[in-house]
Amino acid sequence: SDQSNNNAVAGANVVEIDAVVIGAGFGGLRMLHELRGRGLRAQILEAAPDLGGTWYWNRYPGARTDSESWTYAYSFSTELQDEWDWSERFPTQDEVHRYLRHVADKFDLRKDIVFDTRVVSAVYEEETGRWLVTTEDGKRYHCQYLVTALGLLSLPYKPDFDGIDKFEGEWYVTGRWPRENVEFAGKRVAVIGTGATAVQAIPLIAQTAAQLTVFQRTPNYVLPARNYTLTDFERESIRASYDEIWRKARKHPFGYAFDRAGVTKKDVTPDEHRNILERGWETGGFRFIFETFDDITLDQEANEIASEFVREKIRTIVKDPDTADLLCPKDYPIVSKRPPLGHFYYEAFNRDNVSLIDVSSTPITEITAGGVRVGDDEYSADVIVFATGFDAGTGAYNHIDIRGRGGQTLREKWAEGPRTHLGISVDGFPNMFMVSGPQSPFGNIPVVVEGTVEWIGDAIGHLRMNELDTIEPTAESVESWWQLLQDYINATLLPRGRHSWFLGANIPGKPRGVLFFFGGVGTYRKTCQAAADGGYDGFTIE
Ligand code: N01
Repeated sequence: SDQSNNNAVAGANVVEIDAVVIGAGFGGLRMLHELRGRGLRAQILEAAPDLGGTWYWNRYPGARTDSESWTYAYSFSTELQDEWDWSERFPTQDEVHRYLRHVADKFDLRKDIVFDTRVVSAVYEEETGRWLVTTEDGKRYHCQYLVTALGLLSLPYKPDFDGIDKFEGEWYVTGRWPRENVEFAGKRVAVIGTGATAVQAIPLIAQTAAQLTVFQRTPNYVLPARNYTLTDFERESIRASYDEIWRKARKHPFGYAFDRAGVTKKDVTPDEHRNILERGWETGGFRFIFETFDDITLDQEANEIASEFVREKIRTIVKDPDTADLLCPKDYPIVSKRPPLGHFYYEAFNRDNVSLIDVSSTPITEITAGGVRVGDDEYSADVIVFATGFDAGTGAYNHIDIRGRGGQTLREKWAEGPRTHLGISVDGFPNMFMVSGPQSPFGNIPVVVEGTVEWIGDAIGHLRMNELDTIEPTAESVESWWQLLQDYINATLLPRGRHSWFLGANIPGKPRGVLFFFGGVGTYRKTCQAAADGGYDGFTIE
């Protein structure tokens, strides 16, 4: 009956268009450009008042990429690449946001983006073979292709602590940070969480706050970012090497332009092993993982040596032995939880105005009028910062009422966890394509999304050239993709992480299971290409 209701309203004030893209972040912007280039009439619907996605919302203190700037960009336009200057190894939120705004201006994307427009439902109509997309303010779009570029870490998660309504101070969620300046000077600040977001924010908040109390449930292995300003000379050599950079990034397991280490634990003596890790630590960033030993994510012993190396660094940097001990992860291997990059993170705990509270055994009991209570102890705060993560992968999808064939909802379909083919499409949801959707690779996102966008563009091109209407994966291919995901992750140490968001384990009640493809960006690209080359093997095309 929902379907007929929607049909009844269709007709009046409905925008007829070839494609609707939901979301104006890295994925959506690139998708709009791709569709236009193929002659389609497409529009982006974006909930925010501006473009940028992640880089619009996450403007908390210290927000910047953990990917090197020269790979955190699009590769489709040489001109764009040649004219853009990155200022640092790890650019700030503001700089990435400026980059995306520049891209939008350069390719004249804004005219097809509708801002302040939240999609509430997308319903597939079997009779017309079109999607009816409805927004919160009642706008309706009728389209042949629906592209969801909702982001993989876009729906913030804030634990449902008792008492938040009684709190008399200010509170903020990092993933919904206000555009206005938030002042910490002279205030007592509580930060809840110690993931990648908190790790970036803590050292900066510590600089101005009168007092900073950090509530940690699970310590992380924080790697030094070793950010630096790029010189003109470095920028020139980056420009000259873009072909090589993209070649490397597209085949790297996580989409980074890194070299393979070429050694594993068994190839070196303990002294050599230590020196290689020291070099990696000095180089900083994820190079510590990927350019030191090729078996850190695979071999228990190699992993434990790297894990213990980081613990030693923590004990060396942090003066107070009890604080150092609390900051050391002990019961899970490095990389099985996504390691944050720190900008003097551990050093922040040497400041007199910073204290660390362990909430692993006694959880946060409630928020009070004056602060945070843990068991019998109350910690005063004027400001609370929730750096408590995201409902990753499926969260943003569950917020839209997406209905496929027979009125089946995506929420029902995914009740036990997401089911897709290639992380791009779902059986029963014809002509719906996901960019950075659940079960697509986790890694350096711009590299991942460009591959996906081009694949979707080719698939739509194939349909149009052959005068076909719909593409939809078979139930069997969706089942085998799920199995493949299990096989890949189970071949690594990744399933051992604690409360890992990529396993759905950070959200109470969320189905547990791997949410992303960990078979490597290179493998993923090859698999997608093979499906296309085989005439869209694994799909039904009509
Ligand atoms: O979120 P998180 P995030 N009581 O889920 C804690 C990407 N990212 O926003 O670990 C107390 O990692 C929770 O504790 P625990 C990146 O991929 C990228 O920091 O679940 N604490 C954890 O410490 C990253 O991995 C960049 O035990 C509670 C924290 O909140 C991903 O986004 C920057 C709690 C949440 O950490 C997510 O990072 C930032 C509770 N009830 C993010 N509930 C860059 O690339 C949760 N926590 C730069």
